[in-house]
Amino acid sequence: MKKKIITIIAVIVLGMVIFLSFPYLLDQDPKNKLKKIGYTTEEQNAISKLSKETQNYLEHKPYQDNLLEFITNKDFKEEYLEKYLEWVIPNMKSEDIIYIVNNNYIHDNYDNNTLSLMRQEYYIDNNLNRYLAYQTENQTATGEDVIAYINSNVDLGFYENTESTDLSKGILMIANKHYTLGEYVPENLVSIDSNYGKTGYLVKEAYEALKKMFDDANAQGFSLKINSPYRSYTTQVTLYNNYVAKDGITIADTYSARAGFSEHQTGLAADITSKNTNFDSFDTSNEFKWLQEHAHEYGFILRYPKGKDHLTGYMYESWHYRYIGIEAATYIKDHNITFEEYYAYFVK
Ligand code: DAL
Ligand code: ZN
Repeated sequence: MKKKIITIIAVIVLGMVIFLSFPYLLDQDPKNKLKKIGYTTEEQNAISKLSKETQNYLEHKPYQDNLLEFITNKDFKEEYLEKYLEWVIPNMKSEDIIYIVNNNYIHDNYDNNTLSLMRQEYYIDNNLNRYLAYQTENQTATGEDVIAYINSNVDLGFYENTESTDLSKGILMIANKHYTLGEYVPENLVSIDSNYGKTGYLVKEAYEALKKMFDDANAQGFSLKINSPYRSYTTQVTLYNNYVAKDGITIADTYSARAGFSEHQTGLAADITSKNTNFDSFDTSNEFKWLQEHAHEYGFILRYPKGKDHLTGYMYESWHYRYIGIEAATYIKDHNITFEEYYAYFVK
């Protein structure tokens, strides 16, 4: 009898405990918490797929009316959710917030123009103020033009604000009217066999690639030959001064580099023509056509293409080829950009 009473009391007590703790247990249920905050079933389901940590974070925040837009965006990254939600720019679309946060393009002010620059393929965030300054001066320039121009440092002026080039970039080192080589001499120059044209020197890796290219082309009946390979600082001094004496500085600067700024001094560039053509007629030769199609397969690019002189600083030169390796050369050919643009975005 006594046992029975104790059991009944125990059952009643247990029942009371469960009954009293029911609201508490309910409250621990994340879905219930989220519901209380104001999230719809659809939103609750989306949230339940996120990590426990994120769920906990959302359970302690007021209702976020654009949350579902963020979570369902194809570029949504859960680790940035806090930034998407807390970094609020009035009237900005969630897709733009995601794009900016994912790329870390964080600034104080945004307008549609800034956003459209940021969406350009080769946009570099450090250059934003220069893009905007250039646009103010050149109202008709397209976004693409602005990016190409500034990434090529043309706003800094040719031969003004120059800086030493980064030699550690190896075969991707750049030499142009902004980046100087000083009196640099490449370490691994090798002597060119006279079968390949004018004798002289090239950096070994570039020479090996060039030989392969010439061998393949010439085996198919073409006749590529080297016209001018490596040139030292002092050779370029003489060459440039002669051109200035002949044509004056302004014209000489359109086709000849000043000493310290010539790509020939890297040992990675060569002027190439064919047996039957000189510089001026090379453009119309079959050899030129072959190079147009195949140079990138050997790691070479046409360095000063037609219509890009405002970026490269030099008039079109059908004969000047630069070795940068197959990957970079293929990219540049496929995307029709200059080495200046490639360097700013991928190398620097
Ligand atoms: N002709 C090219 C630009 C040079 O002088 O290096
Ligand atoms: Zn050249």
